[in-house]
Amino acid sequence: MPPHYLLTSKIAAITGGTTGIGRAIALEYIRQGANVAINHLNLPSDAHHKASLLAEATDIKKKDDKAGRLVEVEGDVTKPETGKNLVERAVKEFGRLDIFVNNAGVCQFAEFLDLDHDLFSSTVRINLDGAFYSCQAAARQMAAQGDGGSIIAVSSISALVGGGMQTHYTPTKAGVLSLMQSMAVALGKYKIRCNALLPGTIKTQLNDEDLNDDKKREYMESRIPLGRTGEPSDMAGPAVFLACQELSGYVNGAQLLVDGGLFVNLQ
Ligand code: RM4
Repeated sequence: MPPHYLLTSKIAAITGGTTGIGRAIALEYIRQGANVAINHLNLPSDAHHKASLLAEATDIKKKDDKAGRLVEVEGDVTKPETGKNLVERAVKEFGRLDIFVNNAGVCQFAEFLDLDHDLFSSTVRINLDGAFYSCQAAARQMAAQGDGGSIIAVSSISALVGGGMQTHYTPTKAGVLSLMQSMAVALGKYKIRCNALLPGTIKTQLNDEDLNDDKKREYMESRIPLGRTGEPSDMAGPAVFLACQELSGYVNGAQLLVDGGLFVNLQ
């Protein structure tokens, strides 16, 4: 997307920002002029993703001085202090917080009858507990600043429909959507807008194994009216829209499906 500098001078923080949807949003935000602090778990397997993200962000900034900068901070979102540390890093580096994107999440596909306690518990702690703690830390900062802000949570089409191999996952995404709805009510008096993005089948690490199954991928593609599964970059524009006060200043408590038409196609 060509930069229109829709987020110039804004400061954003994003959880799970080194891969997938979080990465795509972080890079688009800096293209649009925002300065961005991203959180990541600093997994050894993730080191090259972090390095390539920082390199790509530096290249964007080198080619366009109106672009923003990106900094990173590690942390496990299941720990309440991680969200607070991410917000503090953004404020220390860039001076304030205007936009917060709760993106960190996991989905390990599993048969319901075989699903063990650890997988269920870790999915809830990362996807739902992590969202609560991180968004609460962001809201506290925005409320203290006194001039509003935008909080965006990456929920899922799975907040609205079931998934046979996702019985541990879909409730967390429904919970994230509900969290945005209640935060929208609680934080309106601070002029903080809270909205949910609901990705459909976007090709990320969460489902690369699932979509490597040709039959599953062809089935999903056949059900999507636009005829293709999504790319993480398909989430960037909607995330810019919800972040940009001039474009979505009266959008609060909303859910924005980004699914190529999958949800409405019951054929
Ligand atoms: C989404 C949806 C997609 C799946 C991802 C991991 O909620 O179910 O089909 O690929 O989760």
